[in-house]
Amino acid sequence: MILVTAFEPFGNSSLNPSQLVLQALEKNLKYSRTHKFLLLPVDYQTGPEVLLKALRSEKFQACISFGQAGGRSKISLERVAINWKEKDFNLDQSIKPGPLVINEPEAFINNEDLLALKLKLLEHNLPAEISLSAGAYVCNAVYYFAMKEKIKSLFVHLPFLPEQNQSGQPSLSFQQQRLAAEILIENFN
Ligand code: PCA
Repeated sequence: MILVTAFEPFGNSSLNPSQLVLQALEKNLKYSRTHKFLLLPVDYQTGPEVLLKALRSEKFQACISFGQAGGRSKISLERVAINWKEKDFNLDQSIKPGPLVINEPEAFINNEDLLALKLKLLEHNLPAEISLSAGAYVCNAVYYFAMKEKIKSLFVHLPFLPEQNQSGQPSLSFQQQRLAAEILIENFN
């Protein structure tokens, strides 16, 4: 079984492409026996908690997580998760920059064959890149805790959707984002 996660909307956006993609995948019956789908809150505390609860509730072969990275034009396969939080989009002034967990590794580097996945996306004319920073917000935090759990994992950042109307920012259609997610969840196992 593969665990697939996405995030709720956050910041000033009322939708998150990762959530819409997750809902579409979940409706596709071809994944019902092989994949489990889970939506995570955008919160440093509860985001990782909800993920870890799921990861510890049964044995998953792999975990693949999706989130939004507004401003990016390509689907980003994230190589690195850092032990750091840096207030970002978050209106909660109580969150101060600092480590996610003390006395734990400063970063995890994902050793999976991300290049093969990138090439698969490019074969389908989908814009894709390997990214060396997942940022320092909740996506990175969730990725850090997944890798700390020593489960085969991957974090994928998706661009804005055109309908998010973020003027001057790059976007990628829902059809392309969904196709990319299908290719990734079928090939990361
Ligand atoms: N993107 C944010 C958090 C949730 C999401 O979809 C991030 O990049 O950390």
